[in-house]
Amino acid sequence: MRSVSGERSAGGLIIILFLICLAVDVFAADQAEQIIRITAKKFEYSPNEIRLKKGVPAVLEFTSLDRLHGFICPDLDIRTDINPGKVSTVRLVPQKAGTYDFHCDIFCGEGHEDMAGTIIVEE
Ligand SMILES: [Cu+2]
Repeated sequence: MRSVSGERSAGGLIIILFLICLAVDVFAADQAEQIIRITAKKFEYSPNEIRLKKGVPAVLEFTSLDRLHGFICPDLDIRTDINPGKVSTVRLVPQKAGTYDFHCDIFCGEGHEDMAGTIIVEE
């Protein structure tokens, strides 16, 4: 009798541990960094619409396919140079949901003024 109930509670314990692990996994995945890779070239960013989750750390990794470009998002207070042959990293934790415009701030030619995009921070 005793051993049967012992096995049962052991089985119950394993199920509980399994559920805890599952919950921790889901939580960890939710809080993991958002890594977004963006390429820059005359005269566009790809992607030019970046979606981030509010409160979740984000890493933006920029590479240039042709020449020196810039990236600035004034309302999120982030900027970087984007040099060809190098990954430029910007880290942020978006605190407020909204739509934020970014653009190139290093003159790169005829279409420079149109080199822009948006970051959308979602709840
Ligand atoms: Cu430019």
